[in-house]
Amino acid sequence: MPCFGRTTKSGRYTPTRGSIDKSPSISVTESRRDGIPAAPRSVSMESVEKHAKTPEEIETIKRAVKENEFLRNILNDEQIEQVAEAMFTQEVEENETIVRQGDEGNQMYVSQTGIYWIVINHKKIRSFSHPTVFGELAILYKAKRLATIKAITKGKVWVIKRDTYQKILIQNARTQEDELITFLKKVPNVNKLPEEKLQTLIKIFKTEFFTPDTVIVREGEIGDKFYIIRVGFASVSKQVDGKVADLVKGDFFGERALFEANDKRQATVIAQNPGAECLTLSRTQFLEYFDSNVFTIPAVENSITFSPLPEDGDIKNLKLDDLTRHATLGVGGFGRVELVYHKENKNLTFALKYLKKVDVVQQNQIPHAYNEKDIQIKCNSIFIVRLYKTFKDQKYLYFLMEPCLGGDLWTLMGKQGKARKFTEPAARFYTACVVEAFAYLHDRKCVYRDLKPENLLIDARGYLKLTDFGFAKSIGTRQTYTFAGTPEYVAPEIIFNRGHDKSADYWALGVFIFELLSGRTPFKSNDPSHMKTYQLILRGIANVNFPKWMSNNSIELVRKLCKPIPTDRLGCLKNGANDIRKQKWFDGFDWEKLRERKLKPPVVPKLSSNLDCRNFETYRPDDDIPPDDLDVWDNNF
Ligand code: ISQ
Repeated sequence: MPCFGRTTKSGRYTPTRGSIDKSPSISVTESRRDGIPAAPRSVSMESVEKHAKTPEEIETIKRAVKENEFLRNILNDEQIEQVAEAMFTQEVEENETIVRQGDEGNQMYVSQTGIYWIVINHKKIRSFSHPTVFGELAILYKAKRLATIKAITKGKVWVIKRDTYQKILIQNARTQEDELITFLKKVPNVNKLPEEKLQTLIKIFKTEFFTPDTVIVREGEIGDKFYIIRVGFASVSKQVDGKVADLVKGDFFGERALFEANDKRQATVIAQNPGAECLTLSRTQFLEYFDSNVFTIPAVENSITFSPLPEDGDIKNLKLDDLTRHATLGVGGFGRVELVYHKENKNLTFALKYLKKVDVVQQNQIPHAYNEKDIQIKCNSIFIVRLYKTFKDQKYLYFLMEPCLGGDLWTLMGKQGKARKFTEPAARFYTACVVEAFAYLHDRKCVYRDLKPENLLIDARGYLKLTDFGFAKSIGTRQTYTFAGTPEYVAPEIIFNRGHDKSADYWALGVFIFELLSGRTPFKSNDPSHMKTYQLILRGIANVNFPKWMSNNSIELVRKLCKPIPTDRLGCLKNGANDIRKQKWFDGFDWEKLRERKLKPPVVPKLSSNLDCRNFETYRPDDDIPPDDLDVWDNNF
């Protein structure tokens, strides 16, 4: 039955604007944005191999990395040192092409000796001989090289593979997390908190350095902060007893400040030579994430779970052969989405998405296909496209979904005139639908990771629903590390490779609100490598000019969502999504009515029947039949 088309550059289903016959009713000036189909990976804790170098060679690499605008923003000195140690050498011959424009790269280079050409579209752009980093985008994810680098003379380059780079960063982050958890497990009462709470706690510590002889806390004074020594030394003394203890790495003091307000310090703590680097947490910060009774009330694990799988009789027994294709709703990376109906009941319609198995395998997307199925099928929220059932055969994976015939939000933006922006009430309504979808997912410990108007569908009533769960992930209490998302929407911690969680979704929500109200995203650049976009993201929302028509309340909300430190973001504190619902921008907005679907949506799509596809572009039939994939990887699909 399927009738398939070309495979686009994207590795997943995202409607793209490739081989489509444009419907005259839809004017589109912008292109839909692809997500980055990074390969999911498990991190081995084996240590990273170091390659011998002279001190001068290490210095050359470090200098080149620090001169690179992108890398110097994402790596600290320790990480640069580790990257330098892990690089291995490669001799290059005169005229040798080291990276070729258009190829997919998985290595970054630093030139040590030799002269090189940068060639773009067969044109020599410039040469360099000074030790220089090139191919750095490849350390984030598999991306097409945007230039060719060719050796003019014999030379030597240093190389690091993406896997090695990511292993260094992930291992660093994990080691730090584990160290902090070990510290916390020594603190009375704190050590009784469940793992989930400890994981939150370690994310909210700040680092403070105290020079030798600084009084960190003074006996008798009211204290508000808890301290753990990370590096260095401190001494403890009491007025009556004199010095009573020396504190070293892992020791802690002032923990009572977390348990009780206005706690009087029992002793004086003074930093000793060469100083003390402490992890600190104030009671005020602590109470933003935890209730004051967290230590006294027995921990109740978040008991919200997914509902049982759909058991609707009609659907349970439904087979692929029962379905008849009506029209294509979207075309993407591995396949397409078709509107289908039951051959015996034309009123029973579905959106059926097909993924080509060979492409899923070739692009290392098997875990993503499973995530998509396993998460979306469990979701039962009116703000998430319902996935009823999946099928497979020798060529395709199939996802049988509820149809949303109002088109997607990206297309609707295109219908708002040249500015592509919504009024405040419309933007508020659409944002509220996303807040509800996120709250549902986050309560169930899932992150979505690819918010953008392209992934939001409008149902027949005009309400929004989240779709495309290819990047969604169930993350439990720990963070996840794979690069995931669409460049303009990714949070800084994803670029840093420091691990991310639901806070990355709330960053994206800030970007989304900005886009709905202004017609463009805040960190957009036209650089095809997205490097410039990443740099703008790292520079932060503080450097973004908001359009003059955006209200103060909407700007305030975007700023609170796009905070550089993930745990500071609205939505990530103890009240979760409620903090967003209570923002001034939502004053007077009736959330209850939204959930009951009693609120009037900004636009009710025109539809004459449940087979009306006017809100979708027209797609050419596709006759490219992929080969069979008889492997067993989809046994559990
Ligand atoms: C319409 N309805 C449900 C899901 C869809 C996914 C992609 C494109 C259109 C859709």
